Amino acid sequence: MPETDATRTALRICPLCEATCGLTLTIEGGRVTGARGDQDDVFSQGFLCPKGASFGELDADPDRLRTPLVRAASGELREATWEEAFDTVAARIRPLIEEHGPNAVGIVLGNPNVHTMAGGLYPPVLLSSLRTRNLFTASTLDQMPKHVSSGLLFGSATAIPVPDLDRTDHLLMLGANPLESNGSLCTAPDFPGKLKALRRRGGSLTVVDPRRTRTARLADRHVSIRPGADALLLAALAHVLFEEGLTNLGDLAGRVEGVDEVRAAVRDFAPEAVAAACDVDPAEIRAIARELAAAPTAAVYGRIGSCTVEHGTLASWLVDVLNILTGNLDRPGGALFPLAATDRAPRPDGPGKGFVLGRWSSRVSGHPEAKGEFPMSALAEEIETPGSGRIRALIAIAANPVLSAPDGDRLDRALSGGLDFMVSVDPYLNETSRHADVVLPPPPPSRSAHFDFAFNAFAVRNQARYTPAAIPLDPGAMDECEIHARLILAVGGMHGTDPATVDETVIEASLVKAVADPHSPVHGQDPKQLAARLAGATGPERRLDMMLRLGPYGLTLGDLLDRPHGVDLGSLRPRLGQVLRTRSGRIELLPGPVAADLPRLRRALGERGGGLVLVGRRHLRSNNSWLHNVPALNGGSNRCTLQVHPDDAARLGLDDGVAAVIEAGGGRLEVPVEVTDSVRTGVVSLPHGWGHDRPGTRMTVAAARPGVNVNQLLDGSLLDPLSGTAVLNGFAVDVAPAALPLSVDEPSVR
Ligand SMILES: Nc1nc2c(c(=O)[nH]1)N[C@H]1C(S)=C(S)[C@@H](COP(=O)(O)OP(=O)(O)OC[C@H]3O[C@@H](n4cnc5c(=O)[nH]c(N)nc54)[C@H](O)[C@@H]3O)O[C@H]1N2
Ligand SMILES: Nc1nc2c(c(=O)[nH]1)N[C@H]1C(S)=C(S)[C@@H](COP(=O)(O)OP(=O)(O)OC[C@H]3O[C@@H](n4cnc5c(=O)[nH]c(N)nc54)[C@H](O)[C@@H]3O)O[C@H]1N2
Ligand code: SF4
Ligand SMILES: [Mo]
Repeated sequence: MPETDATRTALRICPLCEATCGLTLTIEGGRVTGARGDQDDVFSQGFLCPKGASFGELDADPDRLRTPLVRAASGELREATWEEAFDTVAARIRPLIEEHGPNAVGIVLGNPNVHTMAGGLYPPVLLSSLRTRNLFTASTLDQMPKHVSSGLLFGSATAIPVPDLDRTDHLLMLGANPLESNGSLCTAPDFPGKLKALRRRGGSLTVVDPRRTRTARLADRHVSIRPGADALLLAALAHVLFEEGLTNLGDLAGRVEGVDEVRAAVRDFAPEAVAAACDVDPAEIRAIARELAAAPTAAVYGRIGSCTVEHGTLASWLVDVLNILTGNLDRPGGALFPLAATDRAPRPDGPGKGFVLGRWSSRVSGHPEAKGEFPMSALAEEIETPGSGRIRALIAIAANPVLSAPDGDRLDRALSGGLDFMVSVDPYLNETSRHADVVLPPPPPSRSAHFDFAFNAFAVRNQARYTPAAIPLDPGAMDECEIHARLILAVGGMHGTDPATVDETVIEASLVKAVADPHSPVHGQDPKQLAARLAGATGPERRLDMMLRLGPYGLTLGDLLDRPHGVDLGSLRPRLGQVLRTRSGRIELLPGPVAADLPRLRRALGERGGGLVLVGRRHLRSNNSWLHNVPALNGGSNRCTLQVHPDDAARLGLDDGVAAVIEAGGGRLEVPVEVTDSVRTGVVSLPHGWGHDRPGTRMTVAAARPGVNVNQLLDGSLLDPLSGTAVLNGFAVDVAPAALPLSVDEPSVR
């Protein structure tokens, strides 16, 4: 389409999943009227999925909040000015901190923080200024087990190796469905295409999943495991490698300690011993181990279905144990550590401080902290339970825990009755933000600049891209970076100060530290002069420019502005020495906390529950709890149904399209049944993010087809103990026909 004054195009990195595709937006009259894949994007090369294609519709959603909301004396949320909103935050939160201390403020950070520049740049500043220990994030509903295992193995919780998708000969994938999710902790635009390319070049794919997913259908081998048993399967694979002399550490030999201890630790987990609990044939387990060892290069990769389970940390640890035992860690074609443009410049190899769990514990249940966080499952009790240290005020940023965390009904009650004050930074009035006293809405994504601070660090190719805001802010709107900066000032007792102060303070502190660091590229220089040289029209741009300049590639903001389709920084390269920060300076293959959790796994050998267990699922057109309001992304095959295998359906008397009652520790739901052999027997599947039937929200489209909240089946007590991550997959449920029939398209009742 020719560009006219009225029609133009602009680039925008897609914020809707971890693949971070480059989009070309068509803009007409201040509105995004089209979105296609940017063919020239150095990373995504034109890839686009249905969510990215709906960018315009999402961006212009009429339900999106356009002004702040402040709760009036009547109890009603009313539109307010930004000044009123921040005045209210400062006036309400400061006295609570002054009287009860910083732990009286809880902070909840939700998933979209990893998809915005604001979420990358400001929450760390908020945390270090407030110093509350009550931090809860989506990580304990997701990848915390991986952080813990990386922390223990490598000494750094953020050093997560990613499979080298473009070069590997063999991929063993557990609990991931990238054909729907587009990949996670493995940022790869066109993940489906990369899996097909792997097979075209003669490589092989094994998928371990209790459902025959679209990804599993692509695989050479699909292992339909019993949910929750991956740690057992992985331990058996390690057992076979030792038993059959198939370990080969390659270049890692001499950099790993504890190999013999791991050999002893997995001795009890022979394929024959785990077979019943996994429901996988011992001969198949041996075959998988042999294929892994025989492949010229291979990568083991586990995601949601291996993390949000009872033995999530052990499974995450074993994924890398297998990568290490086969010599595939840190080599091309195996699993490598990316090096993002805003990472710290590499420093010499050597020991570090190590990673410690449980430096402090939560007040009510004594949950150990992991990476400075408490389990999201413990948020409600920390609000409800009286006593000193109780959470009295909550700051929720891009988070909808009423739907995304266990027992939303309890959290709902805690948020409505148990808090003195709550502020949400959120574009929607939803199940969680409806409880806030102040809602601060960020502008639509077309109005925000983007640089991917989070996912470049997990990308299968090193690259850097920056997209400035595609459309200027509308009158009365506030950039999300400024919202965060003003929030930090209001909470920190500096309400009214110029928000630019936040960025300038961070820049000054970072540069003072950098010039004192002998390994920094600016060692010994004058921080003031360095600050004066930074480019950028805004504070966040100046911070990005600084991080790039201090980073490993010596890039600048100007370089990224000059190359709007991105800068390719090459394939992943071995860099283990730069990553290792354990006390020993080596990989610590059997860390103490892991060894201490192994008896629990050994006990699981004997557990052969015959009942039904539940797993989740994602749909290509979903995104956790907040895309159901976009008409193009709701409906069709994206439905909130309980998938049941035909044999189980027959046994339980369930018919396709009629309602079933499903019950577990946290509650009871009524949901339409979908009979399908894509789930294995003994397993039912219900997606998360639904349950949009609470009053007081403003999500019209979502509320019209609310679905049910799967997390209401949980009471929050089931956790992976090392990471505090909720068990969202593989928990026991009872299912029976409902008394009254319910058709699939009718709103479900609870
Ligand atoms: N049963 C079950 N539960 C699960 C999962 C599962 O697999 N099964 N998955 C878990 C996982 S992996 C995750 S990550 C969590 C996610 O759970 P949450 O972290 O709660 O994230 P979302 O549900 O995506 O909700 C995001 C919120 O951010 C808001 N938002 C959207 N864009 C922006 C923005 O640009 N700025 C701001 N400030 N806000 C924005 C949305 O309106 C919404 O309120 O759910 C977890 N819950
Ligand atoms: N379309 C879409 N894309 C998304 C999201 C979304 O909601 N929708 N959410 C984003 C987020 S926040 C994340 S974290 C990622 C997650 O990305 P993925 O990890 O790829 O997530 P899922 O698609 O839920 O795939 C998890 C798979 O694990 C299987 N599973 C369940 N229990 C077990 C088990 O015990 N063992 C094994 N081996 N498998 C099991 C499930 O059947 C499911 O197929 O996706 C991101 N991308
Ligand atoms: S794959 Fe992810 S990043 Fe790419 S267009 Fe789809 S939602 Fe956006
Ligand atoms: Mo997630």
